[in-house]
Amino acid sequence: MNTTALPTVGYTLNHPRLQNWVLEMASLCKPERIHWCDGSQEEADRLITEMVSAGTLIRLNPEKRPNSFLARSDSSDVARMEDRTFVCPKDPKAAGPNNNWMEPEKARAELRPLFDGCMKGRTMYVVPFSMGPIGSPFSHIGVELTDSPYVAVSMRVMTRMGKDVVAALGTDGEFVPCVHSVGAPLAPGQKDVSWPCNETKYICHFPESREIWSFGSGYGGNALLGKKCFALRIASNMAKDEGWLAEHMLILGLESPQGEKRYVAAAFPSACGKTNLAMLIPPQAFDGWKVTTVGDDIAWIKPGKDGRFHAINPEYGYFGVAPGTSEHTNPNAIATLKANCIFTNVALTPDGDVWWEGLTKEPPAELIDWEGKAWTPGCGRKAAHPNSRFTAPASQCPSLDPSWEDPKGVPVDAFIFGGRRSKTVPLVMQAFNWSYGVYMAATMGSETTAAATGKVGQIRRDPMAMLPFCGYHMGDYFDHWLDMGHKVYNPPRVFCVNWFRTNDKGEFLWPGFGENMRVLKWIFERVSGRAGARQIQLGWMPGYEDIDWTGLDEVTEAKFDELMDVDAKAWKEELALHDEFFSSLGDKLPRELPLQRELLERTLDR
Ligand code: OXD
Ligand code: MN
Repeated sequence: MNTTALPTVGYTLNHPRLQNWVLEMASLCKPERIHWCDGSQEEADRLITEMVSAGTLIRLNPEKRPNSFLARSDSSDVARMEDRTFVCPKDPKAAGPNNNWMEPEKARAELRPLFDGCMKGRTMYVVPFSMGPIGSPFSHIGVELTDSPYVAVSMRVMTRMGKDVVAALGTDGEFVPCVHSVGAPLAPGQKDVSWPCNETKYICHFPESREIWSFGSGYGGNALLGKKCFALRIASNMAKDEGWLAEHMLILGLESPQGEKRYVAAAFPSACGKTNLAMLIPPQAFDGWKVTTVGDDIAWIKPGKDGRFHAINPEYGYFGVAPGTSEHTNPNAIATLKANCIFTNVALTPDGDVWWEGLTKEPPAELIDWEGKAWTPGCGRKAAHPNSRFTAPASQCPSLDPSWEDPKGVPVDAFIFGGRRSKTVPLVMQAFNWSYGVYMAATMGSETTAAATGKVGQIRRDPMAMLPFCGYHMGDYFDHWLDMGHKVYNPPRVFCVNWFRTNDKGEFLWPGFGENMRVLKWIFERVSGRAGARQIQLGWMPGYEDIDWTGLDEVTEAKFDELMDVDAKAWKEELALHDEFFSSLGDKLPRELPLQRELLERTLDR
């Protein structure tokens, strides 16, 4: 091994703590060599060429999809693994029932032997990355050590990565150390496989020392450690301690034909169309209205000097679910994917392009599926894995907001919370005030799909869409949210939406996609103090006449009434489910929340 372990050409490293840590980790993991990523195009091209030769990446047809690649993971390594994800503060009560807790010394004792020699025969890539624009007061830096070149090049798409980040650290800047290994050392002469990984998997977070250790998986949120691990689980801890919010939210801009601009941040559980909403194109009848994209998955939100919350998207790219993305559901995403992308576990067409379920109405006559097998329509298998992904640079998104890299963030006027609910929850409502808004967000739920659990229609509580991502006790998290409402003079108004309500035949009542603009416009007008609303038991709700229906006949007044119906009996049952969830949080549940619940129950009787 090259024990000097210093970066090569054009790199200024003058940060002894970083250098010593890299050396210490190298002596544990024992890689064949160390490469400090500079983040350049040449470097990415070289790593990609090596991965193409090794069979890890397939180069797509450059005429159809320039500079884009397909990766096929091991068929056992296809998703985030919640049951192997651990949060390891000293006190189990700090992790809460929402996390798998492991005592930190026990976790270290289990990790050490796994990491000892785990990179033998491989390169250790040092990946310095900034979550947020380099130098912004919102941003935080991490350094990921990984033995996966796929992770190194994906991190270059998903974060600001390379030597500028090390320069920003100066001689003593803070960074979150992130260690990642696929856990597949190579013996001398041993032939590599195209997607190395290990059956044993650990994704461990140490909130007190702000460290991340991930072993055994090369996939997505398990391996691209800037995203869920850092920007949500570790950052939620930083945010609690420092007085800000790290949230699982998209951020979008809404601009009226008169040039008035508002920003909203919206939380939805996975698979509720977050990327589609973030890149929405308004219907034709909304001529002059613009929706712009700041981020599609994560928001870091801090109180500003102007008494409002400001938000940044800490990411630099999109790691989106491919199936269901089409010219109809999300034309901006399709345009974003035209070049410079890495696709993982989608299908390959005979002419060297990609395909997934929902991309076109008719599937191609033949494909190579995500596992590399020949595929024809009607063969009974999915061509793309349901969790197949694209990794795309944000800069390619046609709806990108001009302020998306503003180091001061964008001011947030509204928070939207949504889930997938076939019954009970109306299309849209506005909370009466901040504490009630926190209650609504804290009791958010989503119906499970057959693919995830085998049981359709069960409701999983997913407060603020953060259940898998909050790096500490959910009760403390609610308390922090309640507190944060008092850290600004003018907190964002809070809304709940549900695009997924169905009629008795199980058909969706709401057309969704671009038509969601009608609800966004109502929200825009509400925060501007203009739109009408009715006060009902649950909150403020639009009447039929309060929504702009120009160009849409499909939603009649009767259908709208069905979409907005509040059934007191169903809501009483819903409240019982809230109780069940709240009781799981024990004495950490802030008192305001049961009080809000009580108030709601009494109101439902009126
Ligand atoms: C994601 C998720 O991958 O929320 O963004 O699961
Ligand atoms: Mn997400």
